[in-house]
Amino acid sequence: MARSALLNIMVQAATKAGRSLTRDFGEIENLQVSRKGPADFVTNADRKAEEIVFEELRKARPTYAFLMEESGEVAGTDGQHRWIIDPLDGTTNFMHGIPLFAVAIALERAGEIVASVIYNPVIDELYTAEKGGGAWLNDRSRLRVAGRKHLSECVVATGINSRGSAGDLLQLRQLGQITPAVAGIRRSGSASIDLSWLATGRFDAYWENQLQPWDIAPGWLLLREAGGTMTDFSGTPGSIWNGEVVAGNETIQAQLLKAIKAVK
Ligand code: 2AM
Ligand code: CA
Repeated sequence: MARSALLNIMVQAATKAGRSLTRDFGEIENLQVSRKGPADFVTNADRKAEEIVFEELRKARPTYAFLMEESGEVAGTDGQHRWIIDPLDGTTNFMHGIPLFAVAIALERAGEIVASVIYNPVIDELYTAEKGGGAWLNDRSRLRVAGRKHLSECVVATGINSRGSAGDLLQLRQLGQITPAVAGIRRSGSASIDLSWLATGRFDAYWENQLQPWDIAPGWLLLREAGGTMTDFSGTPGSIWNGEVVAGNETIQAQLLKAIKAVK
C-alpha cells in the first residue's frame, strides 16, 4: 500500500517515539530490581515519547489542535483538525517488562476520525488506517475482522480494571457472565492493541469500559476499516467519548452486546 502524505507524517512520529520507548524499555529490567522501582522512569519515558510525537506532528501541521494523554489539550488555529495521542498505551506492561504496548495516534477532522496509526515497537507491528482506504499491518497485509458467527467459538479480549470504581465491579460481573459463554478471554493491557488485534482477526470480539478517547480513537478507525462494528453498552453506535466499547464483526458484536446488556 502506498501511504498518503498525512499517514507518512503520522507513521514517522509514531516510529520515532517507538524507538525512544524501545531504548527505555531495554533499561526496565535493571530498574525492576532497584529499591525505588521503575515508576518515575516510566513516567519520563511516557512524557518523552509524547514530546516526540507532538514535535513531529506540530512541525508537519502547525495549525492542528492536540488532545494528549499526558499534556492534555493544545488549541489549534485551523478549527477542523485535532490529533488524539496516546504516547504509551499499555503503561503497566511497559513498567513490568512485558512487550505489549503501543504508540497510538488518531486524526480527527470536523469531529470524525479519518486516519490512525498504532505502533508496537517491540514486536515491530505498525497498524495504519485511513477513512475509506482500508486497515493495514506493516503496509503489506490488508486487515479483515474474523468471520466467526457463534460467540461460543470466539476469543474475546477485555480489560480488567483496577481503578477502585463502580465500573471495575461492573466489569467483573460481565466477566463472570461472559467467560463461560466464549472459547477464551484475553487481556492485553492496551486498548489500542486489543482493537488492532481485533482488526487482524486474532481476537473475535472486545469489550471494556472506563476508557479514554485516546485509548479508543486510533483503534476504532482501524476496526471500522477492517469491517468491524462498535457500540457502547446500550447499543449506541461507537463514540470515543463515553469510555465504553463492545466490538467485533456485526454478528458477534450483536451477540456480545446482548450478553453485556443482560448484566446489571
Ligand atoms: P494506559 O496504558 O495508557 O494507561 C487497559 O485496560 C487499558 O486501560 C489501557 O489502554 C490503559 O491505558 C487504560 N487505562 C489504564 N489505567 C487507566 C485509567 N486509570 N483510566 C483510564 N484508562 C486507563
Ligand atoms: Ca492509554
